[in-house]
Amino acid sequence: MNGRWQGVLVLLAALGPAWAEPMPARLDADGVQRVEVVGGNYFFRPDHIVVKVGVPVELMVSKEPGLTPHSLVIWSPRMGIDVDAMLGGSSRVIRFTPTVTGRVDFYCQEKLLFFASHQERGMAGVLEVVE
Ligand SMILES: [Cu+2]
Repeated sequence: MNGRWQGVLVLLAALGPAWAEPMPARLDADGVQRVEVVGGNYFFRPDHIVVKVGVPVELMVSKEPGLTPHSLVIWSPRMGIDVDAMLGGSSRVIRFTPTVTGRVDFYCQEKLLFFASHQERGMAGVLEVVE
């Protein structure tokens, strides 16, 4: 990949969350808000998740079939969120309870040698915590 295309991809990755359709979490009868998240080459679906503050969240995360490893990182000590998980073929549950409103980027931290990181290739999104 030449430098110019790499630049375009970085730009697209930066713009990506702006295009995203916000996906509100489903509030289940047990008081937990749940969202299914799928990661693949090189995206998260959904890539804009909306949850309510102070309510437990369960993300059911999985990976599209394929050999490329993917992960999910959401890190905001301020919001009480510290997620760093590898994605597998079957769904796994990630739990946290956001303590304050705001926005935090999430991303895949995988990277192969000298290639652009998955995050730079668009594997990123936004978690929005609302009242
Ligand atoms: Cu990835």
